[in-house]
Amino acid sequence: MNRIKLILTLTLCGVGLAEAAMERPNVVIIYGDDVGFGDVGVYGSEMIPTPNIDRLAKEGLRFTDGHCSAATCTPSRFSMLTGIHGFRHGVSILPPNAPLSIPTDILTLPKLFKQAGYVTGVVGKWHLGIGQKGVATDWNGEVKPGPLEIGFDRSFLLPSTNDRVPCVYLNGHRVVNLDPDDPLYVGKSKAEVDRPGSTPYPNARFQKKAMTYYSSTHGHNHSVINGIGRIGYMAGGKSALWDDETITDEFVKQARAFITENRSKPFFLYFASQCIHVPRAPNPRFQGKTELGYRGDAMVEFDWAVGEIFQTLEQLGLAENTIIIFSSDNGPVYDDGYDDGTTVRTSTKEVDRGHDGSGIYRGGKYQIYEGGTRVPFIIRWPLTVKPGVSDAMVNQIDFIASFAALLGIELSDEDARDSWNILPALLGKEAVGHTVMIEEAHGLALRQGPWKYMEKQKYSWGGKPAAPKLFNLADDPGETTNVIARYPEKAAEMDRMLKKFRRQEGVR
Ligand code: NG6
Ligand code: CA
Repeated sequence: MNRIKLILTLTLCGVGLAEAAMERPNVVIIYGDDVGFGDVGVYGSEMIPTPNIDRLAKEGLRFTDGHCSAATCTPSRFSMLTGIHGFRHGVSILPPNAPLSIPTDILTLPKLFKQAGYVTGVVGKWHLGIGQKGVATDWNGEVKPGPLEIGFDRSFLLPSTNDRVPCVYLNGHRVVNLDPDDPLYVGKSKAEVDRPGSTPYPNARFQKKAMTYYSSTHGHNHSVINGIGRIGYMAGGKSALWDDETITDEFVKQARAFITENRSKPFFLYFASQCIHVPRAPNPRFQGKTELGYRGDAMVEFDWAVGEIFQTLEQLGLAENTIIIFSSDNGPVYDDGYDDGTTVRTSTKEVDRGHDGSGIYRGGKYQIYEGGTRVPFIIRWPLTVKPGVSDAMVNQIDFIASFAALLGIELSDEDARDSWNILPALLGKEAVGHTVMIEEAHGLALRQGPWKYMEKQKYSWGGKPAAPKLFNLADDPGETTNVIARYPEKAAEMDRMLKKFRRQEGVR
């Protein structure tokens, strides 16, 4: 057993200094895709059973004000892995063949763990770009730079999202099961990718009948792969195509292998499920498990995956000293471009057959309302964290500074500039996390005490810009009443603060 003792020095609120000699905990982040606050049983979902996630919550600390940094995937993931707000790097939802969005020379969460002697791995959806800027990525050769260049020792990925090409797995630098006689090309148009000798795929715009799984209502009308329209064009790589209904099984298999191989070392695993992002294709054994169609069933599948990872840790005797974090990259969305039977979006407050994926909060994915970034946020670490519920305002962007504190690593001023050390709140030792916090959608919002100030949003429902707003979340958690006219000075003060944060290189 190659276990090094770690002196954990935790400065705890009012308690002074507590010191405990303990083995470095493993860390597993289980990250959902488009899983909303209200999609988990313990957060109030009555129509989707999630016994495994509920168990994590019952044995751990459940946050009621836990956030991803943005209301869409790429900026949230970027912030969680770098401790820097996505808007500072101009990061937004990435197209299929985008280059790596994380600079290879900055501190990242996996690099931090490596400094502390951990083995680091990522399994799942990436969507942070792969390849070098200005250079066309060769999908038939070494596909890099990617996760291995920003601190992960091992990676097994779905490179972009499941609604974007290429629909193949990437193991380290290589596409899995690629036949060299059917080279893989990814590009912006069918003409760009189609070449003699590589399998062509139907164009969803002109070959609608090719969409046999279900059709796409908008947007996802480029390549049809496995009967599903996708964003972006690809040709070739037929033998390497993933099977949509077994993606979760594959990711669970890979995660179990990573945990098992590294059982005797401290490890950090970032498990990024594609559930419950569109196109939802739950395995047949989960279909019909809810009355909510594929969206609800995909959530049941995700809960199963959580259970599998949990059980693997238990079977190996690692569950006590593993920090399991469960959260999501943005709030819920129902119909997001596919005719999968989910409710079509009609307003900012959506309910799908009686189920509200954002719980009592307003809005969801893409939106600056609380439903956009307030997500399930659970931390289980039996050795240190007492089970309970915390109302502390916490954010995934703070993982770097908080884990640095836990591991006794000093950050330089240049590192993770927007990441706060809120370790005491994350471990349930303090009731307050962030005192001011930025939320990001098509513009920014600032949270401070009961107040939430939204600056002007570039787009809102219907594509129109939205004027600044002020809400008092203590009185009005559902953001129903804009009180900016009543408290113009508070709004002006928060606007100044937000502008200052934006101008600064970081908010730490
Ligand atoms: C949108 C896609 C949506 C989803 C989203 C990214 C269309 C019409 N919609 O542009 O389906 O892919 O991008 O989702 O193309 S995220 O969770 O990765 O941010
Ligand atoms: Ca997402």
